[in-house]
Amino acid sequence: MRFDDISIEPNRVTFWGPRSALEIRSPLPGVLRLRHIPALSHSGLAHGPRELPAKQSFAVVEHAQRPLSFRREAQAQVAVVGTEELSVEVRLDQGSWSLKDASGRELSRCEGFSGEAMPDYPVTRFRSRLALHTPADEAWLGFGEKVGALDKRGMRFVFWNTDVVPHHPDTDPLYQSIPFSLGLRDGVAWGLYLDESWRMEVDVASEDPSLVRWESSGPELDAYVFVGPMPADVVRRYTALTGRQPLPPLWSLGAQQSRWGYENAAEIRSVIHGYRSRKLPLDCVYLDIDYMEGYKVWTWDKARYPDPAGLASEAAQLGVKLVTIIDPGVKQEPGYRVYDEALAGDHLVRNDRGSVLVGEVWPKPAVFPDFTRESVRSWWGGLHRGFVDAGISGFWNDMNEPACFRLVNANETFSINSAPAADKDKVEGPTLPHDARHGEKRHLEVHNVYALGMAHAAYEGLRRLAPERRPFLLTRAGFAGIQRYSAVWTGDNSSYWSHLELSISMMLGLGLSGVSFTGADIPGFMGRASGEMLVRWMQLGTFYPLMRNHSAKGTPYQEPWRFGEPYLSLAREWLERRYRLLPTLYSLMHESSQEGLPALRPLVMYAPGDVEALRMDDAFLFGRDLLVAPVVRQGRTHRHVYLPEGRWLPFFDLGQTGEPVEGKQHVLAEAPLGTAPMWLRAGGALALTEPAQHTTSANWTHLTWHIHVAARVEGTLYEDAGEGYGASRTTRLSGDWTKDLFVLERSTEGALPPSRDTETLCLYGLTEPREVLGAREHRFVDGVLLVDVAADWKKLEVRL
Ligand code: MIG
Repeated sequence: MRFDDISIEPNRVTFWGPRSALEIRSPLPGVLRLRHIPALSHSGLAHGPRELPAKQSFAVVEHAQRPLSFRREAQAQVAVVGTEELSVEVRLDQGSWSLKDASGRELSRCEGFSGEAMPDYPVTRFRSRLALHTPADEAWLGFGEKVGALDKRGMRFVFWNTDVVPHHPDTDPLYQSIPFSLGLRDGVAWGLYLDESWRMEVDVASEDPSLVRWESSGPELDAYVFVGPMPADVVRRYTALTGRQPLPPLWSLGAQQSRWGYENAAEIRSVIHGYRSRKLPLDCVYLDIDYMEGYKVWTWDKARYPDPAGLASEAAQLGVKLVTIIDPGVKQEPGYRVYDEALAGDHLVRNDRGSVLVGEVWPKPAVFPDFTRESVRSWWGGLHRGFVDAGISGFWNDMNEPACFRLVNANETFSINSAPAADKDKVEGPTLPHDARHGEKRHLEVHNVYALGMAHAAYEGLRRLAPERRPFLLTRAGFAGIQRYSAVWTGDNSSYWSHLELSISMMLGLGLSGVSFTGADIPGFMGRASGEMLVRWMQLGTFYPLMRNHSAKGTPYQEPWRFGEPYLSLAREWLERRYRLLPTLYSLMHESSQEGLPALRPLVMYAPGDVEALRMDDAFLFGRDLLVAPVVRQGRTHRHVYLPEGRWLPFFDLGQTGEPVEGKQHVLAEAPLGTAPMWLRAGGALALTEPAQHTTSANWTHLTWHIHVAARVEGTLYEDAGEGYGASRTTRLSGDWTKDLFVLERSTEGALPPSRDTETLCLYGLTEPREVLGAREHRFVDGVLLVDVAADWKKLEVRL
């Protein structure tokens, strides 16, 4: 490996060697793009034209090109390319590089990249490899939707979206492929994103503890590197590159009920009635595949659902939205409008021989739209019209890996899982064969972005069809950038305690990978849940950004009342807590849309140098300040947790339950069935409202701030109508405590007028005050200062 030539342009530096090229650019501050292009064996790059092949990225939305500096060291074998924040030292004689931050600290070092062409009729397959040195104490976080602990060191992953029913705590790959990761060492984080939609694999220091090895089936490795130093900085930069999650409609943050097996409109009505009659909060019910006529997408089974619009409006009157499942497989049936249009418009994936590829999913036989093409996306987006007109509020994209149970080949069908040996290399998992044609591209290259294209189509379609509303989409499969369009749920889990626990690290991994709006099926999709499991799962699910109860056909019903007492009452309590939490959750979702930060954050996010915090991946932070340590094991009444540096107010079940404790210590919390341990960080302010049967507006009529008073206090609240693109108001609290004076100030931005006259402040951690200025009323009860203020308050002074 070596480079023997360099082309230097203001925004791009390219190193050329006989066997490879390395192109460096900077799309954003603190971000470099290192495009590694191994020569194909038959034509050395050095002899070919000096222009790299054009690249179409499905994930990257930021294409700016910032100026780069270039410096050649005296000994001439080292060139340094970079920006103020981040630079790459390239060793010309070795063809390798080292990444350094502004202080000169080495963040990463390339130990080699290579590629080879493997002629493999009928698809030309490539393999390119990139190896990065990793010090033994470097932790590896992210990687999207993956099993395992928060720190993925020692694991191997495949990036190939796969429908696995059911999955297990060690199943890989799952439905999503997000080749983004964070390295974390000595409290300093950096990021790496491989912008490759091809099938990839990564070995995270498992085979060789000093190497992270990436391998792609494609001809190159297009790497983006991100400087920290904090994990949040890396996530911010990564989401600036691949896009941020738009603010979802408020109703989609309410409680959701679903089941594969609800038979018809009458059963949907009775589920809604079941919630309302028991005073259980509910905002949304899903319709699974049985609403369709013969599994034909964009149709209704008129026997089961004679009047979908009527049902939607009845549900709406009870404060409930309907969401329908949408599968990409289109039944091959001449005369069926969607199939006819797909065929006439040339919208379908083709097989290697060029004819329309036919498989079997729920519809048999089925054909597959090719969402890599804009014309197909715009056609598919338009198909949402009839459902939007009928009052369907959101869309649930399933089977979009895409799943394909069998392939139909002329007159013969064969099952993919038992494909004859000769076909083994042509397909992997229940999906389309590697050589299927998506326009000019083959399936092996675009398989992982199939769902991204489908979500893109749906999102754009909904923006056109209902411009006054914010789209709600839920997807199973996805790729880097999926957060721009859709919420993600973690697929077919089971009612196992291990799955309850696993959902935490899966969601933390997704969140660090840019996907904030996530959920897992409560209390497990497959299998049989107990009442105890329901309650424990709802305690954790109260903090899932997407809180959905869902179950599989053939399993016992799982609505909260199926388990009897005391479980029903406990389930109600937790649903009510969920609704009390909405001002904070909504503000966190808004923060995700602005900064890319997830709602659920690992403890290590704000304690990056603390190894104990890193290992605490069965607990999480809800935002910055609320630490949640739910019980995730059967029969447990106590819960161990490590509290990172700082002072923490016991705040179990969303109210003070003890005196503040110092962090950097392990504690044992008492947590009988009804209780979930939580702590509020010193300086944190949590906005809560009153429970409700369903959401209405995010301009809260009741608001209470719970504030753990410290030297510095900060809080943020984002409010708007809860839907649409109208006026908003952002409220910031900022407090200072010096000696015997605590001053809390409030500022607002935005045109939305408040919808309440007063607010309540609960101030924890103060002694009995001598005087309180700026309050309408105040009381000091059991160590808590309760203050009523006018809704437009500006300043509160507490003299101790
Ligand atoms: O082959 O639509 O993950 O949530 O209920 C199963 C039926 C298809 C898989 C989804 C699941 C959904 C189910 N689907």
